[in-house]
Amino acid sequence: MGYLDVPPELIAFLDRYDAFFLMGHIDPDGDCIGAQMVMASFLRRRGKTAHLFSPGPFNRKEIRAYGGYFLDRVPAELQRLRAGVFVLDCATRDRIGGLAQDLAGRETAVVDHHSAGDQDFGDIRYIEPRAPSVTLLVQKIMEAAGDTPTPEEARKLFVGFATDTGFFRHLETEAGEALRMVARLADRGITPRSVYRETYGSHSLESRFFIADALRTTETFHDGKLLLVHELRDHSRSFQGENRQTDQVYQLLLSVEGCQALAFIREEPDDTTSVSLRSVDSVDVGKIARDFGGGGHRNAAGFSTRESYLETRPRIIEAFGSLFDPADGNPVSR
Ligand SMILES: [Mn+2]
Repeated sequence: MGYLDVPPELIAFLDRYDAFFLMGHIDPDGDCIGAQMVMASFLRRRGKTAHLFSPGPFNRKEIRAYGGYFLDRVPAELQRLRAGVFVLDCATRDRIGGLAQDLAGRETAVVDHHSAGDQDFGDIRYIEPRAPSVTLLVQKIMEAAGDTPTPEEARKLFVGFATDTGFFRHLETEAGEALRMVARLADRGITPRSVYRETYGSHSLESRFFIADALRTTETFHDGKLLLVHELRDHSRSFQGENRQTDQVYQLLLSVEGCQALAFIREEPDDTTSVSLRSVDSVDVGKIARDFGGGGHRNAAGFSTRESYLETRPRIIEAFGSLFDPADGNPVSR
């Protein structure tokens, strides 16, 4: 089995241009930024020019240092360049913000590990939803071109993989191939220990208190199958641009015995209410998010609404009620 091979037209695309624009998605993470920076480094080693673009913001700790390498639009002086475009970690046009307007007339290769189904775009597509991170697909491209990542490239590829797999925890299908690929990064001198410290170390104490605050609001519904946490505007903590550590809140609560799903409701500063949904196994929170006008996957989804916290809350609890089968406590199969 293994992941989809790199399409030959993608390798040909690499040779067709002297310059490339590398684009990624809104609110980038270590996987997206790592993939873009490694692709740029790889292309430059092949004698190409590479320009990095991102809609930002660069809030997440693991990417904050790199914001200065990226522009949020293609400036006039680069517009006339004959350049091929790579869009990485993103399969829909609306996820690259204003950069979508800079694609016009350019040959575009989309490399991603999520499928947008009929919204997929790009002239060349290398889309492999079984790959746990887009950095592994960049590694596949480099290896298919007969190349080996430099130690610095290997480190960024490892960080991207670690970001998207919760440091190996979420590896599912094709874990064997992922681990064999990561082993080749380790052979370049990259230690899991140093990547772990880079990705998960040096948080502010305030960000730990945020986790405590969130946990303290936890309520249980539907016999403990649904956990609900909330953050009200006047309870919000600020911590100098550092991202709220919601992933750690999810991880702690989803590991509670009997918990099948959780909803995190937050009053946003702009008077909207955002709802993040997470679940384990077959409970499909993507469906609930879509019913509320949002989107996402089976186990991770969300939406935002103009309704207040107090208006939204009972509707969510009710929506989960119809998702869980009251007869045997298992999620209704759809
Ligand atoms: Mn990713």
